[in-house]
Amino acid sequence: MGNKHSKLHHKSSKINVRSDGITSISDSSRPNTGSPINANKSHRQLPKIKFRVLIVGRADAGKTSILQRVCDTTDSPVVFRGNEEVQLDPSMDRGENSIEDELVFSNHDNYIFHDSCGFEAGSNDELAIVQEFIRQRSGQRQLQDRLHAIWFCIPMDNQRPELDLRYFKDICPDRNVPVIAVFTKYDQFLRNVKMHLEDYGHTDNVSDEAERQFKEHYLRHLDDGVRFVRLEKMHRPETRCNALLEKTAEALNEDVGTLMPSAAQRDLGPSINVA
Ligand SMILES: Nc1nc2c(ncn2[C@@H]2O[C@H](COP(=O)(O)OP(=O)(O)OP(=O)(O)O)[C@@H](O)[C@H]2O)c(=O)[nH]1
Ligand SMILES: [Mg+2]
Repeated sequence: MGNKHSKLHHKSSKINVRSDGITSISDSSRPNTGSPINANKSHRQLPKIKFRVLIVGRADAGKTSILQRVCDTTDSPVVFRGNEEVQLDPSMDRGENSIEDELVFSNHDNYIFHDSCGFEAGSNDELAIVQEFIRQRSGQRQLQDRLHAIWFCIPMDNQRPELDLRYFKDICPDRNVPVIAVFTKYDQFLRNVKMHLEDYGHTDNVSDEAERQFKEHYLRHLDDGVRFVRLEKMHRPETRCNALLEKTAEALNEDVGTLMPSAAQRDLGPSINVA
């Protein structure tokens, strides 16, 4: 685990970004703008488009918690099917959810989320549904209807990362939407490593061992250059996940040619500005 820290000053609070990509905020009472990165503000005012993200991951991977942290809320999202609001709690009624449903948090409606709803590696049918959704959404003529990013969650509280990562490469075969690998529950992983070391009478090198295991069991399943973040304590309302937003912003920069052909300005975080 690296020890280097960089500090981004954001309004009155400090965002501490560790070199390993894990982020913490020193002032948790600040209002969350959801935007750690502000692009060039001197551009003329442009129409804003909601930022559309698909979050993929098996049941219990921590998907809803991430969306809530991004939007700084503990509420459940409002679910829209077409233009109709539907009354169901996505965390309770997974069977009734569709990947097509649009999830919006009322306090922070600059994001539209789609939830893969318990995408399990091993099910080719589920993969096909997600692929088809991505294909269809990435081919939309209007930028606002298109999918802008995919957050692919790999929970770290279990022993089967290779299963969870099995479809990572296949999720977006056309490579036209940026995919970020999101390793979730990193805190639980650290606890497990610590317990394992203690069982063998070692207590001093938890971070070294965690880093070694992370590389060996998780990272090695990803190709070089894949963008990834590790997120911890996302179930806690005071936690932020700016590292994820920053990685997403980087990916959009590079993919701007295919993703946003007419974009003159991007202000990652909640929304995209288009000409
Ligand atoms: N230790 C730890 N627990 C977490 C973290 N994120 C989420 N959890 C817990 O993991 C469980 C599942 O979290 P959710 O956010 O509901 O996961 P989900 O992927 O939306 O689950 P489904 O909707 O069932 O597919 C909850 O008990 C959370 O409190 C984390 O970063 N660390
Ligand atoms: Mg959920």
